Amino acid sequence: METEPLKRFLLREGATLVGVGDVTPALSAEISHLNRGIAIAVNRSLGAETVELLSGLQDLASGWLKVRGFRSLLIPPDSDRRKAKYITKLYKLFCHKTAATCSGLGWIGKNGLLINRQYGSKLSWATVLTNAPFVPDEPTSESECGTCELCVTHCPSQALEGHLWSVRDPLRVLVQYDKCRALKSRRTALDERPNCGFCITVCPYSRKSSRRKSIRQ
Ligand code: B12
Ligand code: SF4
Ligand code: SF4
Repeated sequence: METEPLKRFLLREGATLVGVGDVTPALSAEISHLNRGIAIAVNRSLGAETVELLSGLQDLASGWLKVRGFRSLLIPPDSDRRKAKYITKLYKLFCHKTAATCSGLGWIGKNGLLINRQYGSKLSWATVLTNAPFVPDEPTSESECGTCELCVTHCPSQALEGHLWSVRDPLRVLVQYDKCRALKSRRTALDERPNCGFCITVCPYSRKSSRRKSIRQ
């Protein structure tokens, strides 16, 4: 089954990137029948409006699949924010960066984030898992960070280990999340903006995308 019609539809509705990957190696037994991951990205940071946009795109994808007789499971974009709700359990089932590498939309950088060649890590993601028999896109298997260490040296909490990601060891620890989290909670306590995000802004791929945006404006 071709992916182009669904991709064109979602891009028309406001997605920046759409990919479809074979996510079989990342699925637990209870969802192993939903082995295609539709990775949807928008070129904006993850605020309330972005969550609304991504959720809307997921609903559109789900409706598109339903009328063709296929199932879908929507992994929410904002899963960390709605604590203690059923929805928070879903992100533990599947993470967006996996769908993105399986769809060839980028690699996992030394900052632990998905890096897309065109947009860097300035994208926010959502995933739709489905049993539709799509022909998957070519997956990404290796990091393209090379010898760059900018995010590692600029992280204020020294949370980044500096390892190169590879699909041969896809869950190797790249980020000490307790350090990253601790910085966020210190900032909240001091009434500053809780999000740090230096590892995004310092990345040459993300900077390239900001430059392009400001030239267009
Ligand atoms: C919990 C969470 C956090 C927690 C802890 C993160 C963690 N991993 O434990 C905290 C609060 C620290 C956090 C911080 C941030 N987060 Co956060 N977070 C999440 C959330 C809700 C779940 C992540 C999770 O627990 N995944 C489980 C672990 C096991 O997987 P993972 O580390 O996410 O990804 C691994 C796999 O994908 C694997 N992988 C990749 N390809 C493949 C292929 C195969 C076959 C397999 C098996 C595996 C595999 O490699 C990845 C790296 O190890 C996701 C949303 C989501 N549902 O994915 C957002 C998300 C990861 N966060 C995001 C962002 C933007 C941030 C911050 C920049 C926020 C900020 N401004 O401070 C920081 C960045 C810190 C950093 N350098 O990573 C974005 C990332 C966007 C991007 N371009 O990658 C996401 C995807 C939210 C979104 N909807 O867009 N986050
Ligand atoms: S968000 Fe800030 S503290 Fe967390 S890994 Fe990135 S640069 Fe480090
Ligand atoms: S700053 Fe450099 S090392 Fe870090 S994610 Fe970007 S390209 Fe990779």
